[in-house]
Amino acid sequence: MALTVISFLCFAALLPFLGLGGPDDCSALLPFLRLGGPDDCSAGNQGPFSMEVTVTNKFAKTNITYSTTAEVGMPMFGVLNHLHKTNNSFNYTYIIYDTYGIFVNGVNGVNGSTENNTYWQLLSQKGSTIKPLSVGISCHIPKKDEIFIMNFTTSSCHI
Ligand code: B12
Ligand SMILES: *[C@@H]1O[C@H](CO)[C@@H](O)[C@H](O)[C@H]1NC(C)=O
Ligand SMILES: *[C@@H]1O[C@H](CO)[C@@H](O)[C@H](O)[C@H]1NC(C)=O
Ligand SMILES: *[C@@H]1O[C@H](CO)[C@@H](O)[C@H](O)[C@H]1NC(C)=O
Ligand SMILES: *[C@@H]1O[C@H](CO)[C@@H](O)[C@H](O)[C@H]1NC(C)=O
Ligand SMILES: *[C@@H]1O[C@H](CO)[C@@H](O)[C@H](O)[C@H]1NC(C)=O
Ligand SMILES: *[C@@H]1O[C@H](CO)[C@@H](O)[C@H](O)[C@H]1NC(C)=O
Repeated sequence: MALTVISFLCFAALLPFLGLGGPDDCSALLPFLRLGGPDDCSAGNQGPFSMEVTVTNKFAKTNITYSTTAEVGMPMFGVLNHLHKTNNSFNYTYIIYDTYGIFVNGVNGVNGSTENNTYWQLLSQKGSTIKPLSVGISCHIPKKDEIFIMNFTTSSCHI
């Protein structure tokens, strides 16, 4: 049931692209079109692996790393819910957009706000490389040895 909802959200997140033409839009879709591959939302349960979730807030001078487990193919949404269930010192709130899926609104009691121009930026670290996610938590599927970073920051314009 929960999985159906997540798959739907990932699909819904793609809808805005489907009506648009041009090579740029097609390349934006490519990572999602390899259905059955490791990046899409329909990959099944293939076993657990451990990973880390780091919550950083430079303004509050907090930097907490949580250890958790993820299932192969499970979106970050599921991983964060599992983390909260197993360690309630981690909590978060979210808003569902019918366009791009699930948006992280607040983490550990700190909300982003348009008023203050702040939000929780999501990043993925592999080795020493840190990259911002190009999709939200309903579509990002973490891999083994990945560190998922939630960084409270001031909004910057992004396309
Ligand atoms: C402005 C903007 C933001 C602002 C939104 C708040 C604000 N101050 O307005 C901020 C900076 C917070 C933001 C954050 C992120 N964003 Co943004 N954002 C946009 C942008 C440029 C415009 C959205 C907009 O205003 N639309 C007009 C209004 C009227 O429509 P709306 O539906 O109400 O818009 C809301 C949603 O789009 C929502 N929103 C914005 N970004 C995201 C991302 C996700 C995953 C979700 C679920 C919702 C969401 O906030 C908007 C304002 O309330 C779009 C690109 C575009 N041109 O659409 C990217 C875009 C939607 N964002 C994107 C991404 C990836 C993110 C981040 C995941 C980046 C990151 N690595 O952290 C984060 C979200 C992290 C989280 N906490 O969950 C992608 C989504 C791609 C996808 N397929 O999922 C887009 C399409 C940019 C891109 N081309 O890569 N974003
Ligand atoms: C947070 O702590 C981790 C591990 O202790 C460290 O690698 C990282 O650089 C720190 N991040 C920030 C923003 O201080
Ligand atoms: C929850 O996470 C914190 C930070 O990593 C850790 O210190 C604590 O032991 C964890 N609690 C449980 C119940 O796992
Ligand atoms: C979430 O965590 C923050 C910080 O630990 C705490 O102040 C807040 O009460 C928690 N919220 C919920 C709903 O548990
Ligand atoms: C953060 O946002 C949630 C809803 O997403 C709300 O319930 C909560 O009261 C807000 N917390 C603060 C400190 O503004
Ligand atoms: C904006 O920032 C101030 C100061 O940190 C905080 O007290 C306030 O709650 C924030 N506003 C929102 C809407 O979160
Ligand atoms: C996190 O946000 C702070 C404040 O904007 C910024 O200085 C820092 O570089 C960010 N960290 C990462 C890993 O992007």
